[in-house]
Amino acid sequence: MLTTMEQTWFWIGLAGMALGALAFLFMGSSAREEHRHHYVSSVFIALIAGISYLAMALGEGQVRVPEGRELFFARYIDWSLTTPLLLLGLATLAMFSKAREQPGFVAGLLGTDVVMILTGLFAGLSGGAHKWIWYIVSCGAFLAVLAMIWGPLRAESARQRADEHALWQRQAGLLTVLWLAYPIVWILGTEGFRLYGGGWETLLIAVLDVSAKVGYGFLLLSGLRALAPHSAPAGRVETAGGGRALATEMGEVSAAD
Ligand code: RET
Repeated sequence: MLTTMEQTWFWIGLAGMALGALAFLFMGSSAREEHRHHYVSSVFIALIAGISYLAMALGEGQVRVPEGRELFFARYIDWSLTTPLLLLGLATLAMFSKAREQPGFVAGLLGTDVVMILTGLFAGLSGGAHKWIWYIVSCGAFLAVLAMIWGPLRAESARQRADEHALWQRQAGLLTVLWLAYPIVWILGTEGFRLYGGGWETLLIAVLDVSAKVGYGFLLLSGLRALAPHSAPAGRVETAGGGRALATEMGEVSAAD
């Protein structure tokens, strides 16, 4: 059975995600083509989390584990889909100029992230020593994700235009701070040391989830809107000297005659 506080925060979480999805849809109607995938992702990130919150508000998406506590497994289904989408967005934000040149790296980043969530789910499902083994493995994967972000991905982003890199750094910083809170809230709460109960845990995770999806998404999309266009429109354009040039889809302009 859900407590009133848990149920209230599940409904608040659902409302936050629904409003976020609607706002992103609305903003997407006036998005530049080169940014459209960020809008599509942001809508689905909020939508998937909204589904998980609706299920939990209805008393579904939970299971009693051998330790005797309830585990909201719906969260892990949400996170296993939405955290890779968030990272995919951060990766493409670092690669404006070379979007298709690092697929192996991006696959590795997303794969490591899925390992983090999956092993986190096993930590939540198990008890005793097993729980801590899974928790440590999950934290190891999390550290690897952070190392990939602040190592190779940051280096890639630094090769972009200064305003693009500045936006990447702001988003990567925000993502890191918000994501670091998850394993801390987890270990102090009902799955770990039980410093607070299910109600407070639900509140904390709802605030984190809405911030990491809707707040983060809103800052990303408004940051993208403020950027100068990266690519010139495809087709023939006039050059300053009056000669014709060919603007390719990638934005490079080459002399046509
Ligand atoms: C768990 C517990 C095991 C150890 C670690 C965890 C990390 C979870 C993270 C979740 C991020 C979720 C987001 C959701 C919505 O936007 C599974 C809590 C390391 C980082 C960003």
